[in-house]
Amino acid sequence: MPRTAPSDSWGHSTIRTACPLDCPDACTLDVTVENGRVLKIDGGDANPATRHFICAKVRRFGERVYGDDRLLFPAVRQGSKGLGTFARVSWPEAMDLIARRMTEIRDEFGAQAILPFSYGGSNGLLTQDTNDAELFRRFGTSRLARTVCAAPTGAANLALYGKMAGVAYADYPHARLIILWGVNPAASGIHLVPFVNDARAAGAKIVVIDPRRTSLAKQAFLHLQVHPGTDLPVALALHRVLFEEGHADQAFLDTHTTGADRLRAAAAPWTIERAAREAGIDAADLRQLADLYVSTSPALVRCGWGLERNRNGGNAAAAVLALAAVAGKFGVRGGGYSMSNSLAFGLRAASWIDTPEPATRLVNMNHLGRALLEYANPPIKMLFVYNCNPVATMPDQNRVLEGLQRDDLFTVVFEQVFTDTARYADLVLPATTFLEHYDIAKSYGPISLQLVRPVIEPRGEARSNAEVFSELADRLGIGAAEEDYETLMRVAGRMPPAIGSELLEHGVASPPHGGTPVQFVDVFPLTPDRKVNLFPEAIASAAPRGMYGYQEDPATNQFPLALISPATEKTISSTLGELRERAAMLHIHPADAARRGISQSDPVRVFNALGELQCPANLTADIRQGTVAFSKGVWRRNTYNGSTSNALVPDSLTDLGAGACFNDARVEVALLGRH
Ligand SMILES: Nc1nc2c(c(=O)[nH]1)N[C@H]1C(S)=C(S)[C@@H](COP(=O)(O)OP(=O)(O)OC[C@H]3O[C@@H](n4cnc5c(=O)[nH]c(N)nc54)[C@H](O)[C@@H]3O)O[C@H]1N2
Ligand SMILES: Nc1nc2c(c(=O)[nH]1)N[C@H]1C(S)=C(S)[C@@H](COP(=O)(O)OP(=O)(O)OC[C@H]3O[C@@H](n4cnc5c(=O)[nH]c(N)nc54)[C@H](O)[C@@H]3O)O[C@H]1N2
Ligand code: SF4
Ligand SMILES: [Mo]
Repeated sequence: MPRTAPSDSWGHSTIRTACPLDCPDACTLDVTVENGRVLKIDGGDANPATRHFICAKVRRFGERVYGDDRLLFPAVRQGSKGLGTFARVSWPEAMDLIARRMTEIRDEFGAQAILPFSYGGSNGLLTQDTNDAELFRRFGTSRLARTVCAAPTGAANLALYGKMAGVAYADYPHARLIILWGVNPAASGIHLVPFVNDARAAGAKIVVIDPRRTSLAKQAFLHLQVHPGTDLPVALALHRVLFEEGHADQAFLDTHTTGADRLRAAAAPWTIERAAREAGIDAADLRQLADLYVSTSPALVRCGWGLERNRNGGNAAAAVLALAAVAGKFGVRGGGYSMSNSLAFGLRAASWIDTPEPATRLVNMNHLGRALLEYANPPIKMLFVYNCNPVATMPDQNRVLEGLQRDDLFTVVFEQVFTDTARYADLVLPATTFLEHYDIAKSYGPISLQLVRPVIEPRGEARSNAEVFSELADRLGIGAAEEDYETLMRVAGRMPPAIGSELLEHGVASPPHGGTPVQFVDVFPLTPDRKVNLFPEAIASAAPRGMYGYQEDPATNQFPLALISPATEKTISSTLGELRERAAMLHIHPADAARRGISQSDPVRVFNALGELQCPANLTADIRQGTVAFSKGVWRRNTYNGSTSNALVPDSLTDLGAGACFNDARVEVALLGRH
């Protein structure tokens, strides 16, 4: 298989690949290359959900590959941490330095003083949990709990259904009712939108549950503009209607579930009126949703990630996912739920990682600042960041920055571009992008698995994760160096033969059930007893109020506003943030702004006890009063003072799954310059 394709007489060639970025869609891409340079990126159709169109972000990905912020050589820090000045070194020098520091730190403090730090949302099956895992496991470093995203929804989905595959995009037009719950596909998974529109055109009612009046909310039949963090009472009120008003599907509950009685008891206190009061919505609207859900089939709940990012997030997701079981909405095309389809192919990295996971210290990634500043026995002496930009994306930004400035910490940042985190590195290593290496893209919205191929040679001295981690293992005497192509062959060889060989031969594997499974017809819960566990209390052991227990809003008189940070169409998390030209804005309701003497585009300070963010204000009635929004993934240079919303986010953890509480930031806003 050639690394790049032959070209025509104009020097052009079009190469098929796929997008591995952290977006549910995993588009098929057709990349036109001219004399070895990316000219154009378009959508293909091997993943049918792509329908030949892609987002504006990835159309611009060439600007990232060739942009000024691209890292081209390994380099070591010159001057103080964070200053951003570096001197070029060779790859052998860089690798020697890392191997030496790893060995020294292990000898003095133990290998657990080393913390590998990656999330890998924008990585396929080759660029994470392959050679990196072998290296760090064999060396015995601390382990990382990858909880920044999808930990609460994942814990709920796993406990209730064993992550059973959900309703496919293509089946949305079969639904008569679609509830978009804490999800904004117009920004975060655009290929779902045409299917929602098709459903609406065919007469389906669309309901949106979101503190913001998103574009889909504006076109919806009903919009419940809930206060952030109150989805749990709303969902429990729907359960109460189902159970107490005789709409629960008793036959389904008896055959396919356990724990229904305990869920019923948990829902009992949540009348429509009480839940509506807690969520700050009209009781009549919630009643209307209950009536619609009871009376409509096929009915579909698309559960997103917006509802998980708060202290009640895991229980909220569990209560939302449980609705289809209690109401008996499964068994028909277009009925049931959609959550993450990441396990639909049944592929797990455990099949190709040979080294068992050691029982070393497990560090929750949401506690990065705390870990760097407080953890002892041993303290963290080396941080190896890859596939992640924690300065921009983790909670409690000021403490993360303080930790990264420790003189006795050795930080390696292996990156494509000079991110906010790379600026704090002792050593930066240049990484290839998905246009320069092999990977395997697995979607989590549609059900697809595609080969990601290099379409151009790596820029500068950029190298792939597979190569760098295997070479490091080689230097440390605990593994053998490998090209990313060899890693591809090894991983594909460990997949079920039909999947692996099809992937290598055709660049795409056939999805199970044609990619459109019907729940409880084609797919069933993957829980140990094959039943829906409606009251999985074991996962709530750390929840202060147990399974389905609600925690009050953290607002205070001093910090009364809820700050949320939803996905924006401009970036994927912080990826591509380097292309953002203007200051990001705080979105605030005109009434909240007026009360504070704030007008359109005024500079404001957004603050709480943890930090302060300075930026221009955007007045919009599309956000509910009492809530303000600032996009996730903004880089420090796109605010006035170098703090982003994460400077205001506490590092508290969600009720289930120990996830991040990004939307539990409570703040005050004032005109900049006025105290
Ligand atoms: N363009 C783009 N696409 C992306 C991403 C990106 O950064 N940019 N990120 C990717 C990743 S990593 C993920 S996890 C997904 C996330 O995609 P989504 O599931 O869409 O998640 P969010 O954007 O966090 O939030 C979705 C919506 O929930 C609302 N919301 C906030 N708090 C609450 C709440 O308490 N209750 C309810 N009901 N709604 C609430 C927000 O206003 C927002 O409109 O998107 C992926 N796709
Ligand atoms: N305030 C707030 N913050 C949030 C959220 C929120 O809702 N609000 N959402 C959170 C969510 S949902 C998520 S998923 C996280 C994501 O947070 P992160 O995991 O930090 O994701 P990115 O910001 O996309 O950064 C990924 C980095 O990996 C690099 N990278 C990509 N591929 C490779 C590779 O092959 N090799 C190497 N070495 N590097 C590579 C990219 O260049 C990029 O800089 O952010 C979270 N942060
Ligand atoms: S980011 Fe999403 S919409 Fe954009 S090309 Fe990638 S998979 Fe498609
Ligand atoms: Mo995410």
